Amino acid sequence: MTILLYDLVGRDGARPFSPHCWKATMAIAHKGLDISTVPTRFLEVPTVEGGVSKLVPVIRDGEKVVADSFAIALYLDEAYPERPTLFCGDGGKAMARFIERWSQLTIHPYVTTAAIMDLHAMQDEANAAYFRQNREQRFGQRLEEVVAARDAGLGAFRTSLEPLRSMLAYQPFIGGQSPLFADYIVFGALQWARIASPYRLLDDSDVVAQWFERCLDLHDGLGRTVAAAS
Ligand SMILES: N[C@@H](CCC(=O)N[C@@H](CS)C(=O)NCC(=O)O)C(=O)O
Repeated sequence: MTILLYDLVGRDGARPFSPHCWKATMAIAHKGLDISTVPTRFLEVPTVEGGVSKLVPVIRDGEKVVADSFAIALYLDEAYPERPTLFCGDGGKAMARFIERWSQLTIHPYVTTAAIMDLHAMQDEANAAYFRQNREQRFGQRLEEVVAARDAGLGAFRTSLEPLRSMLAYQPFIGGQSPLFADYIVFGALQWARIASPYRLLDDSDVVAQWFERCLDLHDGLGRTVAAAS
């Protein structure tokens, strides 16, 4: 079975960088399904599958089109129950939603701050202009002003990961002995940073960095198929 994934890229179509698309990529691989990607730039997102969503990821599985990374994971688990689960049941789905909100509200704002100029630099001219205009309107600041806060915020960001760091003393993955979609949620956020920016978010000695390396190894090193930014 091959799942078509509309995957966000910049100028280089071989460097998908979106955190939410990476969640979907890892979820599809976890289910043992094949992926065929459609490299999609910001300005192309509204045209995907006839305009089904303002955002990617979007997948097509035969006749079925699904938008939103969490909805995609739910769909895959329901459509392919005989394959490895992404959630381990209804309780797992509910708890994964907590992880999603935690990642979105704790990790994403700082990664945005740290990588915003690098994300801008990855785009071609037309998409860079869109990205600057859209994000500056969202933040009410120039991109250069947003990134200026990253050194001052790094310590607080690392501290904010303490719940994950502390949990890793008990188990190798958020999912327990092996990963679940909850792992891919947080992985997606750090993979976004890894691919977009050479800025070092974590020390190698950090157990969070070691968990991230374990996630990069999953599914035959799928996450490593795109090199880190340098
Ligand atoms: N809740 C959505 C969020 C998706 C999202 O924010 N996608 C971004 C890329 S990371 C996007 O498509 N942005 C289009 C734009 O900014 O124009 C999900 O989990 O899939």
